[in-house]
Amino acid sequence: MQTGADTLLEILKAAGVHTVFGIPSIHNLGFYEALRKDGSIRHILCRHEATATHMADGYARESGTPGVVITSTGPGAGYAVPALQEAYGSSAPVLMITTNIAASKIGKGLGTLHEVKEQDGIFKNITKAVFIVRAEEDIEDLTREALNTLKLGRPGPVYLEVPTDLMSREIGVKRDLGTNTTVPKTDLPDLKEAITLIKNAERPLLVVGTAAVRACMAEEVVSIAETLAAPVIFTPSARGLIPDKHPLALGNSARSGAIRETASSSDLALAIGTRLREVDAKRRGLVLPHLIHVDWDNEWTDRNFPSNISLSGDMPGIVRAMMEALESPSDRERRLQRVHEISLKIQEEEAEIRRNHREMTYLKVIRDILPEESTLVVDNTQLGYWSEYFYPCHVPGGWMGAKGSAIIGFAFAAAIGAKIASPEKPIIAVIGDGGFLYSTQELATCLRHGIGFPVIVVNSKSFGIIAYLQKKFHKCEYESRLTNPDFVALANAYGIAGRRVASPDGLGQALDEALSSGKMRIIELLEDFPEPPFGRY
Ligand SMILES: Cc1ncc(C[n+]2csc(CCOP(=O)(O)OP(=O)(O)O)c2C)c(N)n1
Repeated sequence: MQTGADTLLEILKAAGVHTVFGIPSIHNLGFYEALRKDGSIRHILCRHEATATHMADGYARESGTPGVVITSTGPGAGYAVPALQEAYGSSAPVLMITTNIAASKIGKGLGTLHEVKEQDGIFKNITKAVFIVRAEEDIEDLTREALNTLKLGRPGPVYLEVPTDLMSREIGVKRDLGTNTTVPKTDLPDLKEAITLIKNAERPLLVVGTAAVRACMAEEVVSIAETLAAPVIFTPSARGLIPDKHPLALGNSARSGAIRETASSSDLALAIGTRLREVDAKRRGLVLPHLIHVDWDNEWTDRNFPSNISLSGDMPGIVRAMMEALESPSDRERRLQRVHEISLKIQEEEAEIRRNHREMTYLKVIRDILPEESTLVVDNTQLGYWSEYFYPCHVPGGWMGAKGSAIIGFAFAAAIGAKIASPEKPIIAVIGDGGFLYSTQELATCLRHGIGFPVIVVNSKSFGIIAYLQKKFHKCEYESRLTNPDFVALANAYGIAGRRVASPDGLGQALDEALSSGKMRIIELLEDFPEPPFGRY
């Protein structure tokens, strides 16, 4: 017998899905039975729906393919909410498959097990789209549509809800199990004018964001930057799209000093695949005098930065069309010299910061030990904030952070997902003592599935950034000091080795041992990094 869940699974497989993260429950038993019968999909049994969703998110960002999470109805679905918000904010293609009570009982308020009123309503504002199955014959089309929606234009999470009874009900199979890909509508009446503006600009600047990384636009961005001899700045998650060591790559657009001066003294900013959100750009003081904004859609046009021209649609296609019309400027050498001088200034600034901040020494230890082809996954923790600014990243996605929502508790779980996506790639997670205790239960998942990478738990015995903010705004701390377990003993309790270090050298040795062992390691770093780099640097 072919059930609704069998059909759902076949469509996932046809779309190339071979890993699913989740937790079984009475309502999704049909899906788990389909998984068991099929046997070809790897199921990662997780210990919380939020961390399962972060894992699917880390997997999606690392692999560039959909990360799939399966939850149950009501509470099981609800636990995924903050993690989906993060995936939404970070444009990560996460497919959340969830159940509901039996189709015939939905909306009746009978007090059915796990029932929640208008369950999909919880997810409408934190996903690209919700797909609601109410009849078994719709499973096939809606699953296919959900998969298409994940990656169409700006990627993002999608919610697919199948009532419990329809998962197990017999269903006929249609023949075509493929997925279609449609390219978003492109509307370019202003392309010519944009090209003229670019040609006339003397100090153009490229500002690149997350959507350009998700669309794998390294080639287009390098090519347009090199043609124009224009410097490039990046929002945090776009760092590495072109290597930080590239002579035209200046660094994080949120930084002050030479980067901010370059932005405000440019005479044209070409923003590619960035929403120019308040949190990444405006709040950090970024000024962009004239703006051409290229994105998948015009949802973020003129929100924080008025644009002179907005071009939306097939983003890579738009940049390629621009490229065809552009040529190297006559003052190319002058431009390259200017960027070179800015880079020297940035290096001097960093050398000065390095003298005063040991956070920089720790970042150097991590950078020196990781090859370029690697992923550093950071939480919203002080050392993580420093890495946003100062960790050199040379590959797209080589720095992964929860910048979509600034959630804590992301990094360990997302790194598990990333490691599953790229088992051969060195991956390190950095998380605070606060954030880690949102996710420690997933040590059991690592043990069960043989997943191994180093996790640096920075034990400052505090919600450090909160303590810093309290002191800054209220002159004293309150409820920001933490009572912690012994993290090494905690790791040991899961059968995982732990080590306590308190210096850059100690961290280097522990990372070296951990990476060469290939095993899971908890490295407790006893440090208290007192302040973030925001605002100052
Ligand atoms: C889910 C969630 N809850 C609360 C916060 C508020 N918050 C932001 S940072 C932070 C402290 C994090 O502490 P820790 O992980 O120890 O890192 P540290 O700041 O000490 O470096 C908190 C509570 C948040 N961002 N996300």
